[in-house]
Order: sequence, then structure tokens, then C-alpha cells
Amino acid sequence: MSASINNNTASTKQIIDKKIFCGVCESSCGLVATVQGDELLKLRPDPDHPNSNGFACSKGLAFGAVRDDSDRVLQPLKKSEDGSFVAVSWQQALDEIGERLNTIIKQHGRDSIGLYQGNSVAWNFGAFLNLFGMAGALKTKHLYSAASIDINGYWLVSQLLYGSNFLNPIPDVSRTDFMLCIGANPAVSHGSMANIGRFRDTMLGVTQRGGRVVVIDPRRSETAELFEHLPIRPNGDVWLLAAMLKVIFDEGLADLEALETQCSGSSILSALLAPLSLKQASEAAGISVANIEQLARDFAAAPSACAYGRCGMSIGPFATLSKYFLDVLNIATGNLDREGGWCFARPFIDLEELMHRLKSTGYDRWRTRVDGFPEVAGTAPVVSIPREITTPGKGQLRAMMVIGANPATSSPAAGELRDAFKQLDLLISQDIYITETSRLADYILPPTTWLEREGFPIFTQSHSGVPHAQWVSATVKPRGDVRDDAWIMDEISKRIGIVPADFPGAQLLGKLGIRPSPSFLMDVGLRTGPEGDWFGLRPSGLSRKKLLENNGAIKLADKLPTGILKKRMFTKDKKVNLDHAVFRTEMTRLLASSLAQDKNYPLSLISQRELRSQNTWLHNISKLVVADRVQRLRIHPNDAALYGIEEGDAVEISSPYGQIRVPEARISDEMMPGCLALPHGWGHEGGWQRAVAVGGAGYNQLTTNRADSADLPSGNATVNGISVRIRSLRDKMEMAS
Ligand SMILES: Nc1nc2c(c(=O)[nH]1)N[C@H]1C(S)=C(S)[C@@H](COP(=O)(O)OP(=O)(O)OC[C@H]3O[C@@H](n4cnc5c(=O)[nH]c(N)nc54)[C@H](O)[C@@H]3O)O[C@H]1N2
Ligand SMILES: Nc1nc2c(c(=O)[nH]1)N[C@H]1C(S)=C(S)[C@@H](COP(=O)(O)OP(=O)(O)OC[C@H]3O[C@@H](n4cnc5c(=O)[nH]c(N)nc54)[C@H](O)[C@@H]3O)O[C@H]1N2
Ligand code: SF4
Ligand SMILES: [Mo]
Repeated sequence: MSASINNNTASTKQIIDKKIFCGVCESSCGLVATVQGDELLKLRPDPDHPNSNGFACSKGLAFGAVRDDSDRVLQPLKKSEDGSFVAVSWQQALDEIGERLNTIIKQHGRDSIGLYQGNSVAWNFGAFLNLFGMAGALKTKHLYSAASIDINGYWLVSQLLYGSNFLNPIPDVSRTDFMLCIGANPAVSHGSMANIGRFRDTMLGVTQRGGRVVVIDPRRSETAELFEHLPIRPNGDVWLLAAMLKVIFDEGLADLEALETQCSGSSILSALLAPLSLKQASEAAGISVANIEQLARDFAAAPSACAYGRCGMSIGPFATLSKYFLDVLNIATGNLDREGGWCFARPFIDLEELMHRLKSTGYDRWRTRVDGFPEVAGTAPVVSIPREITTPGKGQLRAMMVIGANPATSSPAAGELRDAFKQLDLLISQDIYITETSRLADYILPPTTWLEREGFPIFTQSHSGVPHAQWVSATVKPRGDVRDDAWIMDEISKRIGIVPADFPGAQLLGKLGIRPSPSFLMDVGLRTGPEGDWFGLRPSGLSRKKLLENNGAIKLADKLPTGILKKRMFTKDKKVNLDHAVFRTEMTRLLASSLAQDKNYPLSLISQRELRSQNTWLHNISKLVVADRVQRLRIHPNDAALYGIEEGDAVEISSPYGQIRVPEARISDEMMPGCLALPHGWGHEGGWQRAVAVGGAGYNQLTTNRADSADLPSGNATVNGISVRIRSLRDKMEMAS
């Protein structure tokens, strides 16, 4: 390896600078780890990383403190009769789990076993492959993913339009003339479904070049503050996007040639848009007709433009239709697959192709047992879990393995989910902490962190603004007696007689004692893919070994490729397929939906992300939870006056489904009147002591998992735009109770 090495004195261990990438969020920023023996001395941004280009945030840089956290679980834990956890050996934990799973399988079948994939699995290729592999081998329909509180609408739209759940175009921010940013806050989140290095700076580059960025958000977010901001009513995006398209078609601004050459089924658009009234859309979005018209004209007239949207438009009741219209806006203005537009990335391992070959992608190939939701990418939605646990019958959910997730806090109707988890015959959690979820488990199996395992950015490499390749070995040795997530799943699989893999012949190979490892499988995928070395036939190509030996990421191109649409499409006609019944049904549902706000719950609550959290975790790290940090509810001055809230008040928030107490109100005109914002992922319990001490309340005690509240085609939960009411707890000392 070509790591730069400082030879200290002969008696001390060498200090090595190892170039790695951060495994906390989708940015996958390049880092330089200074390591001496087994000690991590420092993490700093990698100035030479092709994509992140010297950027890293406080979470990534502080990650050494997660590895060294004294609250980290370092040995397998087993729940004892009195509810406390006792440390057990891996052998004991795995054997007992195997035995209990075998008993459940014998009595109720393999389809009574469930798996839950959390956010952290997305940066853990071994866990990702083994988890989907286990579900495939078990032939269980109980595969749940945090993606169904986040992004299911994206997977669905990509499957129908482009032929693969995982083929998602990204905004070509570094070359665009006009970026429409809808319900995303990259200045804080650093981006999602778009791995744009230095996202905030790259957006600033658009205006510095003389272009425009317009941010659509009910809150003047950290991103909106930097650009033009158009406030929107929560869940108004679908109306805004549909109305913009109507203006574009009505005024003859659509790029009909692009629609003709790139798409099939475009006649659906006139059918969808004809019954839409701009006036109704304007009311629903809270944006004037004149502003909608101007925005549509400006977007269509820009030499290049990209409309990019994320959580603000994907965790509401019309998430699928919103995402459909977002893509159609890009397509109908001729911006798909062109410079500065909506582009397909260049992954170094063509996961989309591999998944397609393995038939792992799809939509509505089966329906869920209780609620009848269509599957999305082979998964069932999280909203249904409590009903799947409590509804008797064949396929009733009896045991669950939760991997890298904290659904007892992150999922809708979190309280109900906790109660349902308690009714399982067996709950296993793979987590680095005793969290609100893992504390409910019968066994907690502690995994390595990303600093302690081999890795490549399996998920984000498909969305990188600057195509590059990176594969790193473990930076430091695992602490305590922790094991790789993938190893844990494989060991459990062995004990129930399966190979955690879903490719043809995998189970047969298992019978012969052959269990190909995730790194072997991915290396084969890399070497036989477009960037591969074809086992020596193309010496300039890549392999795992070559990447592991390279200290740092390898740039594959300066910019995103364009003009590759036909090559990328997985649809039969190699065109974007626009016409699907589901979009017609959704449009009818939208037009019939009520815009009226419930008088008892007159305010609308949205979620907020914070720089120093990653969903429900990282609240145990002192560097990240600095002295005065508490969970704060944002409220507009008019609403504060109306509801008697003063700056710093503790506030009670009630929804039809629950009630929470938030420690502090912050009054700010950053909020749209009538709308409140609250960071989600707070209100901890369990063994992460600092996280518990920091207080706060669980946003998802206010949300519902009712099937009819979800985005119906995708089953994605609605956790944004929640109807609530509030009251001040000032002088009542009620927070103390
Ligand atoms: N620091 C930090 N970074 C993170 C995370 C984190 O917790 N903390 N989480 C990671 C994860 S898992 C994800 S998925 C990404 C998410 O990445 P983003 O989607 O960029 O992040 P959010 O902060 O959820 O941004 C959503 C924005 O939508 C706005 N919004 C809310 N409701 C509506 C609405 O109805 N319409 C519109 N137009 N806007 C609305 C919110 O005010 C907010 O500014 O972030 C990732 N990065
Ligand atoms: N109200 C509301 N709810 C939301 C959202 C919202 O905006 N508002 N956002 C939604 C979104 S976008 C998402 S992605 C989901 C996230 O939902 P989850 O995935 O359930 O939440 P996280 O907090 O990301 O949980 C990650 C867990 O993995 C553990 N962990 C960290 N590293 C590792 C590892 O290497 N291996 C293992 N096994 N465990 C590890 C952490 O300790 C933590 O407990 O939440 C969703 N829920
Ligand atoms: S932005 Fe995300 S990937 Fe980059 S350093 Fe921060 S947490 Fe890590
Ligand atoms: Mo997410």
C-alpha cells in the first residue's frame, strides 16, 4: 500500500495515514485516518478525494468517539428473566438463536421470520447483501426497510419509468443553470439520493455562475437561506409539480421532441393534467398562481435545469405521485440525460445491472398479507409491522432480526411498534448500542463500526456527482468482542440451514459447504462489470485487490456521463415508460383529497434534521451534543402569539394519535405560519446514557401507521405534515413530571 508513513523512533509503532471514506451518511466523504498500531489518532477530511474534495462534517470527524464510546455494546447480550441483559459468548448466543429460530420455523414456517433493514445497512455492503440474501433464502415476505419511512416512492417510480428500483437519476448540480430544490436541505443533510461532493458549495456554484437555485420548503432552511426561497404548505409539492407541468404543456413550453425520443406513453400526461385546476393547486401549495406560472416558465426556459427533491416530498401521503411529477418535470423540459440536467451516474460496480440480472428489482409482484400493499423492491412497508405481528394466520410474523435500525423511535406510531415487538416469540437486534429498539430484544449482537470493517460505498456509488471508485480495508481492529454484521447473519443462517444469498444455485453450493463471501461476490461483480479488469484481460480495469492497495479513491471521470439513456434503461423498449395505471389512480385520489385542516388540530408539523445527528443516533457523543443542545420546536411568531407560546417555553404537542412534551420553543419567522418543525429521533431510552440524559421527545409518538394514511402505492409512511395542536407548559412545571 502506498500510505504515507512517518517513521518515528524504532521503538514506537509506525504512524500511517490511511485514506478511507466516512460511513455515516450518503455523502461518503473521503477521510484521512491517522493510525498508530491499533490506535486511531485522528480523522480529517481527505483533500484529494475526487468527490468530497476536502469536505467532511463534524459527525464523520468525531466518529472515533463512537468507536471508543464507553456505552458501546462490546459483547453479545442476552435478556434474562428479570429483563436485564447479561453478557454471553457468541457461541451461546448464536446457538440459542439458531435453536429458537428452528423451533419457530418448524411450527410456523420460514415465512414467519422477519428482517428489518436500517439506515446504517446502506453503507455496509456485507450486511446489505446478506440481509437481502437471507430474506430471499427464507422466501419470507417479512423484509422491512427504513426506506419505507423515507424513499419507497423513489424505488417504485424508478422501477416503472426506468425498469429498475435502483436506477435513480441525480441532479447535475455542477453544470446546471437552474436548480429547483424541493423539500431537501443539503446544507444540513449533505444530500440524499445524490452524492454531490461539497453539496452546499456546489449549489452556491450555480448562482456564482449566474444561474439560479430556488428552494421550496415550508421552513427557511439552512439551504433556503442561501438562495431564492418559496415557502410551500406541507405536502403541497405534488400540487406544485403537477401545476408547473400543466403550465408548461398549456403554454407550449414542453420539449416534445425529447418526450417523443426518450419516452413511451407520454399521452398519459394530458389525461393526468387536464382535470387539474391551477387555482386548487395554488391553494393546496400555498403558492400563488402567478408564482407557479413564473416558476414553470423559468424552469422550462433555462438552458439546463434540474428539479431535485428529497424527504420533504417523500414522506407525505402522495410521495409516489410527487416523485413521478418531479421526474416528468425534468423529462418534459428536455433535461433528462443531458448536461446540467437529470443524469444517470456511473457506478464503479454496476449494482443496477447486477440487481436486474438477479431479478431483485420490481414492484407489485406480490401483495402483503394483512394490508395488501404492493411489494417494493421485494420489501413490505414498516407501517404494517404491528398488524403483521398481531394478526393470526399463515405467515404471521413471529420473529424478527433488526439490523442497524432503531424503529422504536424512527418508525411511525413508534409506541405501537414497541408494544408489538414485545409480542414476538424472538427479537434480535444487531446494534452498537442499547437503544429504544435493542432494549426490547431477546439478544443484542454487537457489530463492528465502519472503521473496523472492510467497505466500499455500495449504495452511494450509484449516485456520485464525480464518478469514482474506492474500497478500503478495516482502519483499526474491532474493539471488544464485536463481529461484522455480515458474519453475524451468516452464522445465524448456518444454524437454520440456509446460505444468505439469493442467486441461483446459492443454496446448492451451501450444501456442498461453499458460502461465497459478500466481498468475493462484489469483486466478481466489479471485475466483470464495465470498470472491471476482466480477470486480467483488461489490465487497466479495476478489482477489489487493486482498490484495496490504492490509498485513496480513484477518479473515473470529471463529470457525469450524458447521452447514455438507451444504454441505461432496463425497460423493454429502452425508453422511459410514463404510462402506468398507478399514476392515474393516484391522480384521481389526489383530486378527491381534502385540503381542509382539522379544526381540533390546526397546525401542521414537519420533521427537521440537525447537523450533529444521524436520524436517531449520535446523541451519545459529547462533541456532538454540546452543552446547550436540546430538542427545539420551531414556531412562527404569529402562531406563538396565537397559542401563547414564549421563546424557551416547554411545549406540549398533541396529534390524534399521541402527545409529547418538547423541552423548548424557538420562535422564528423561518417557519411558514401554521407550520411547526421538530427534529425527529430524540427522546431516548436504553443504555446510551448521554443520549438519554439529553432528553427530548419522540416525534413518532405523534404519527400513525394506519394503512390508509400511507402513500398507498408504495406503503411509505406519512410522517410529515402531521396535524397537531400545541400548548405552553410554562409555569406548570409539567416537564418535570
Ligand atoms: N446532519 C444530518 N444529515 C443527514 C441525516 C440526519 O439525520 N442529520 N439523515 C440522513 C438521511 S437518512 C436522509 S434520508 C437525508 C435527508 O436529506 P434531506 O431530505 O435533504 O434532509 P431533510 O432535513 O429531511 O430535508 C427536508 C426538507 O424538507 C422540508 N419540508 C418538510 N416538509 C415539506 C413539504 O411538505 N414540502 C417541501 N417542499 N419541503 C418540506 C424540511 O423543512 C427540510 O428542510 O439526510 C441524511 N443526512
Ligand atoms: N418523524 C420522522 N421519522 C423519520 C424520518 C423523519 O424525517 N421524520 N426520517 C426517516 C428516514 S429518512 C430514515 S432513513 C429512517 C431511519 O431509520 P433507522 O434506520 O431505524 O434509524 P437510524 O437512527 O438511522 O438507526 C440506525 C441504528 O443503527 C445503529 N448502527 C450504527 N452503525 C451501525 C453498524 O455499523 N451496524 C449496525 N448493525 N448498527 C449500526 C445505530 O446505533 C442506530 O441504532 O428514519 C425515518 N423516520
Ligand atoms: S457529511 Fe456524512 S459522510 Fe460526510 S463526514 Fe459528515 S457524516 Fe460523514
Ligand atoms: Mo433516510
